[in-house]
Amino acid sequence: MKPTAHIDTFTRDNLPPRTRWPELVFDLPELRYPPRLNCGAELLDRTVARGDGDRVALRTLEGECTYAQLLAQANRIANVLVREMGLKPGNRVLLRGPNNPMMAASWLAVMKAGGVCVATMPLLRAKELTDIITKAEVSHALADRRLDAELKAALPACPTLKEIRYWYDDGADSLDSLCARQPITFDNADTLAEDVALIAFTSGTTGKPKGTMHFHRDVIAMCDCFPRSCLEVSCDDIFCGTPPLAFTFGLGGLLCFPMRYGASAVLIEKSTPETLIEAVRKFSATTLFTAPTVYRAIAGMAGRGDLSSLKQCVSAGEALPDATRQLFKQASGIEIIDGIGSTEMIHIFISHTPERVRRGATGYAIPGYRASVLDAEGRPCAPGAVGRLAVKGPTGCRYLADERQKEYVFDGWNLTGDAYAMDEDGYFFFQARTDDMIISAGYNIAGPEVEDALLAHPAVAECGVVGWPDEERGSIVKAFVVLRPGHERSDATASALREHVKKAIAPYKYPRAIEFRESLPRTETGKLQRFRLRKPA
Ligand code: 3UK
Repeated sequence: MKPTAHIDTFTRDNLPPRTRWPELVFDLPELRYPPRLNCGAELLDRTVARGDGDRVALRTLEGECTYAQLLAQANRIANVLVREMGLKPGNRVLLRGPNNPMMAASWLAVMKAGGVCVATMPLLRAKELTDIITKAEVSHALADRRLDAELKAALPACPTLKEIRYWYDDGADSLDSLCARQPITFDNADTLAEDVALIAFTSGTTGKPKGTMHFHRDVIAMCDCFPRSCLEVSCDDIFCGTPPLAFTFGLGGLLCFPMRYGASAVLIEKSTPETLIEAVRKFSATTLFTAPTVYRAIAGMAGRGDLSSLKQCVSAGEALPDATRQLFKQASGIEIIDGIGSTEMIHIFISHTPERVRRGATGYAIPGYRASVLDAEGRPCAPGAVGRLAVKGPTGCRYLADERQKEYVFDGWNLTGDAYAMDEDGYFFFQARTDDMIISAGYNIAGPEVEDALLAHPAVAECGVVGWPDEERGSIVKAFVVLRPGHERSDATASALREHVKKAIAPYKYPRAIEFRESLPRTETGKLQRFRLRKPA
């Protein structure tokens, strides 16, 4: 067999040694892939070849494009990469843009050309871009002109990055102008299923960013696992949502999943709860992907009929509080599908169908994945006992040159860093990030459980709970609370909240300290940054 299609072997050379990889399992027939696979060709060329070229692939407020048009555009961009920018298979290509058709077409073009995609969150600053470009030795970039400032500011510190083109730009050397002169056909790189397709940097709420490497096969496997077993997808479905395409939650939910099933995706550049509701209504979206806080916000804002086109809604990124599940169900009639995924695993591995929801649980290991809860010695915990979540399946963690591989992969399992308990039926109950467990006067308290209790109180819009240093108890439980309009920041409100928590859960977990805030610190992917609420050392 021909070896790797990569001429530039940087990613291969920087994979962790095989002995440090997690065990990979392919025990479903649909997960047996041929040795050569190009995920761009699989998602795009094949869809057109089987006769879906005239179906709509992408929808935006400005217009829509069919699969055939998207294929033509991706091919033009791939030609620009190879012929004008000198891309060699295996080179890393930085992508930088909001969720829009050029971002999507560029991602597909990089896959087809055998490049390795390094997509970056729109809000990243020059310093963060520099770290990523340096770590991944990025040589090429395609970016939205409107996001050029931070990229340009990063350039002096990034000697490897030599070729940059901008889209949505009218210059003679812009990606748009170069594309116009290229043919609409392209000879796809003949990649191995195990050639690296993308390096996703973890959104991480703390620490130095880690690059996770995923193969062409992993991209297809994510499409053949979660959506197949937890959603009902037909080619008439219209996917919509907020996560950036640079976040693997968004890459799957808003690009790869709809494409795998010949469905369409609505891409919105600026996603606020308002624009999301507007998009769902305007495009009659059927399938929604977003974070728990956004479900909470739209449940409170949506007018009658606004959400009536929706059939299925997926929440991921952080734990879905039961109060939010109930609020959204009242507003839309829909039982949210919760799912835990990670950048290391590329997408969701524990989830559930709407019919098999269990209150307070994230779900069960979806077909294709196995999950377990391990104790400190690495043995499976008894049902109900809290331990470390461990998973394995067709995808798994392979950090780009990073010592932390040893921490994420243990004995063939991927350890996500989450404390979980499993019940007798194999449902998994989230407790906290292992580093978010609060130890107060000898008790272990999971911050998110206290947050859930607070969120069920009508005065609470949002909250975050952390441990706060205390001489007597080591730590106390402290809650940061954003109030709903019409509620007063007062001692009376604080004590009402404390009493409410004492009644809802074991009284020793109540927040001894409560601080009111206008807003809470979140990442671009919607995760609460608890470390920014903790007392600075
Ligand atoms: C937390 C959850 C409880 C958990 C992601 C879906 O979030 C994603 O990837 P990240 O690398 O973060 C992973 C960590 O986030 N988490 C995510 N979902 C849930 N905790 N319930 C959930 N439903 O701590 C996990 O270890 O940013 C999610 C698909 C792709 C992704 N990359």
